[in-house]
Amino acid sequence: MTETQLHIETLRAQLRALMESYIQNIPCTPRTVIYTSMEILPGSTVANTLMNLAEESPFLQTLRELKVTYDDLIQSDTAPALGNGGLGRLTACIGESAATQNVPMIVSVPRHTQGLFRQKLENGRQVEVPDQWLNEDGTYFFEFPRQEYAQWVSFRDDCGGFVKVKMVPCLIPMIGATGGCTTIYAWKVGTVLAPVAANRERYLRIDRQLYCEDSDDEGKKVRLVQESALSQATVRLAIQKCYEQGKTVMDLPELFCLHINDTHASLMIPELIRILLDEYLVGRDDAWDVAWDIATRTFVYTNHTIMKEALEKWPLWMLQQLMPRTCQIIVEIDRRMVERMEREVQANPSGLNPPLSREELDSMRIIADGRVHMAHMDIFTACSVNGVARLHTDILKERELKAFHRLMSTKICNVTNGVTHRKFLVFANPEERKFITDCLKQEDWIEDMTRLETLLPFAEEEQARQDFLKMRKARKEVLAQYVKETRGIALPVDFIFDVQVKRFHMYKRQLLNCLRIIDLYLSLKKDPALDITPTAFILAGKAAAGYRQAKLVIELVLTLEKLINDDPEVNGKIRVCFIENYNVSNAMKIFPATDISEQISTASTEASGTSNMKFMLSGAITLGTLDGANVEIHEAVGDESMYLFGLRSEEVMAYQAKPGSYDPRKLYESNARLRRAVDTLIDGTLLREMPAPGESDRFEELYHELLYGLDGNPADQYFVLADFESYREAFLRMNHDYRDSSKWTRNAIRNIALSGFFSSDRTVKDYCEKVWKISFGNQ
Ligand code: 26W
Repeated sequence: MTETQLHIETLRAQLRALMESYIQNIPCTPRTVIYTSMEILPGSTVANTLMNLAEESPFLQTLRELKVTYDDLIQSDTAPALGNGGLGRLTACIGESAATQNVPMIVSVPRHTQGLFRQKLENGRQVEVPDQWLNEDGTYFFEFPRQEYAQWVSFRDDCGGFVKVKMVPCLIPMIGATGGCTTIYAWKVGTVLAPVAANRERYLRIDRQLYCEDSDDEGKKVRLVQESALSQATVRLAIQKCYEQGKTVMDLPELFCLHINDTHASLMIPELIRILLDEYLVGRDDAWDVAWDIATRTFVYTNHTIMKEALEKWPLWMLQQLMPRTCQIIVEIDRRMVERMEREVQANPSGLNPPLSREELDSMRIIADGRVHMAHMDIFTACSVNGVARLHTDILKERELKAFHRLMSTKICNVTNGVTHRKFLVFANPEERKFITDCLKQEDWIEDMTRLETLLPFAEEEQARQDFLKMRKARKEVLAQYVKETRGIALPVDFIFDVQVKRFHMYKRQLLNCLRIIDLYLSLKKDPALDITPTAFILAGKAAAGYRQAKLVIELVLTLEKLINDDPEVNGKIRVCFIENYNVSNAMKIFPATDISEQISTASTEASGTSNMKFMLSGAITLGTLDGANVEIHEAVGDESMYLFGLRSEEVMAYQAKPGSYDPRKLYESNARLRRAVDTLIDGTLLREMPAPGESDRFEELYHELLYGLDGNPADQYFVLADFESYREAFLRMNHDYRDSSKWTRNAIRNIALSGFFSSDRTVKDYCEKVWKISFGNQ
């Protein structure tokens, strides 16, 4: 071992001890939030801790004395791979902001040994390899297993016998910037007690893989058992903590708020009612009413997606088989809901105008067609339901949950997402921190991001603009270096860096991005003198392992990389780069280096998006549709500092309401430029540089999707062709405007100055006031 390695070991041990000292028995006053989620993506624990320790802390002093760099120490850590995308990263941002603002919070998540895969690029394709975030012996250095909080959860196996599983929480503290701490309770399987005949393997899989393959019934059962284990363990933990404080289950709503972070944790509702009825309220005549009253005051629910296919509906027979008593309770909740709604239909006690119709009642059923609609159970039971950006919440109120909203008009509210600027600005981008502080001559903006507004006048000052450009150039060099090392691609820093990083999904329209690149490529081939500002198109993100079309779009990007970067006729004007294995760590290199932020989902499909916010606070300028939180970004910065294009959500929804009214083939036939780009998907143009015999039809599926539709869906489901022209036009306008560096830089600084609203500190404050009912600032 070298001396540095020894120092690193010493520091890791010290850091571990320091972290353990933060895990105290959380004070439950006024009310502790138990944020229950299938995902969390906190990034490196070492990085998170370092970023929030005070400069003068003894630990940082030791680190400086031993001459160990932050980077060296961070390199010695792995990041818990406990999430997929937006949902998991949001959970981490909210946890960090709660810790910093001293809002009492526990985050309850499964501790999957195989979280999300690591993405490798091989032969022009994505290959999924396991992400080894745990040590060989299955432990993680910065976690603290707590047997005293272990919980038994139970299931009925197919064989008829009962299975009991001991869930043990491993605690990972997230330290806030002011001494507070949010503790992650990551549940792992301890003991499995099962009858000989039982399907033991199923229960051992509880903490194995996040969103395991669910194409067959056994896969679905594993997922259901995973959700149930998380739900049972969390509810039991809350009850244990009530008694620990000398209180009882009757005090649960005063002590805890159980937050259902998307429907993967919805089973907490029937599980709480079951445990109350069968263990704590036995023999009471009013047991159901008491249990129901407790549940309705304890739960809140956040919806994170409008995508129909992502709304969970479990087959009733499966619930019946694996958790008969819980299932009985769901049936009872549904029965009582229908009873109440029938009264509305028949007697209209709420005075609705017009009265509730039978169709509306049917649209709200928890159980329909033999399946349990989890979101409906949450909405009926929880005391608060929220969407994650204003447009998203409005769509829920006006379309998806219209009947619920009519009936419970104060229940549904909006809490727009946010991101932690301590990680994505102060820590990830020290150059930007210095730039802001040099302008403002103080650092109080770090405590309160809304103070960034005082940066606005500097957008008009030449000196500040020059400083901004210097900082941007330095950060582009860092990213270019990383790309050179990891992908072997040269990105000149005087190119515009145009970036789209997020999960690959058809609704996010990386395909539209590609068609725009193809169009530019073809135009340049025709006229190499074409007047455009040199641009590097950078993309990154993972596609779900079984999502064929999304994986094909990644192949398309990699094909464009080869075609364009090696062609001297065009590579002086455009380049393409796919960054491998997008994650929290390389994200911190990507955001600070970005000029153009691509936020191009079909209007009405992206619930919020959060990369849009990370780009904004890094001073990138958004090229986007009016979707998700882009709407609010636009409201903040105005037309002058954001480039909008494409159909509006009302237009998209109007097309969707009238099947057949949108005709992508007509657009294809009438627009030669569009046709030229789309045709390259099948005419071999793209594969010219890669002679792969028999592969000329590689992208045919995408072509088919755009013009004819796949799997019974209408053609061009996400309106790529409809938005192509206005996207191209907005991009070219932007590309041209970049040359006016004063104008560009002014807008970039305005983006930073107006990004305060998108801090997760504000999000947590909103949750305290609107949802958790915790008086903020009094802790
Ligand atoms: C496999 C089943 C499944 C279904 C939905 C897994 C994961 C989900 C998540 C709820 C999807 C998700 O991550 N949604 C994203 O949540 C972010 C945080 O609110 C939003 O910013 C994104 O717009 C939304 O897509």
